[in-house]
Amino acid sequence: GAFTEKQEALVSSSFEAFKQNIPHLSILFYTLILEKAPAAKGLFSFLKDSDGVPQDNPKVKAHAEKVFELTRDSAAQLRAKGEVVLPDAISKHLGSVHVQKGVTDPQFAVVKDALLKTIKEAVGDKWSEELNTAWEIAYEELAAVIKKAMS
Ligand code: HEM
Ligand code: ISQ
Repeated sequence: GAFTEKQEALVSSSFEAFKQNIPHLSILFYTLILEKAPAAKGLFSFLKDSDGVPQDNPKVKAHAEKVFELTRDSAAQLRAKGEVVLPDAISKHLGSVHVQKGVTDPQFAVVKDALLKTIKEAVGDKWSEELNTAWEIAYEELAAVIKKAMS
């Protein structure tokens, strides 16, 4: 896939904007996921026993950050070698975690929409279609690797 230097730069710089405000943006991310996929609440060990999304749980923030970080890394890989490759152990681990939780294909689209909206909030008036498309491609390529490991 042709992923340009510009696209990678857009993803990297907006990931930095995300990191500036993890407490707010990670809660937004979960909230958007749960709005569209309420059943997902019972899947997250750190959410299932609380009302809404716990605001001050470090696990909640760390897990959300990981998803954005993996997507940012995928953008870098797409630029460098045209494909996303996860180390074998990581891909097997992510495949088995998501199978075990019973994650479905439509839920991948829900997480994508939530991720794109969260990035939009993170960058404010620096948002553009080009930025959005770059995140979308990186996420889709990463999701494809995880889905393959799930199958
Ligand atoms: C766990 C990433 C899609 C639900 C995880 C973990 C990562 C991750 C890094 C932590 C694994 C560990 O514990 O070591 C991703 C990425 C995705 C994706 C990069 C898409 C590209 C999804 C989707 C769902 C989902 C679509 C559906 C709602 C979960 C759940 C867990 C999990 C329930 C277990 C959380 C817990 O520890 O209780 N994911 N995920 N993931 N993911 Fe995803
Ligand atoms: C893991 N997988 C998918 C989405 C997530 C959102 C928040 C925290 C962890 C996640």
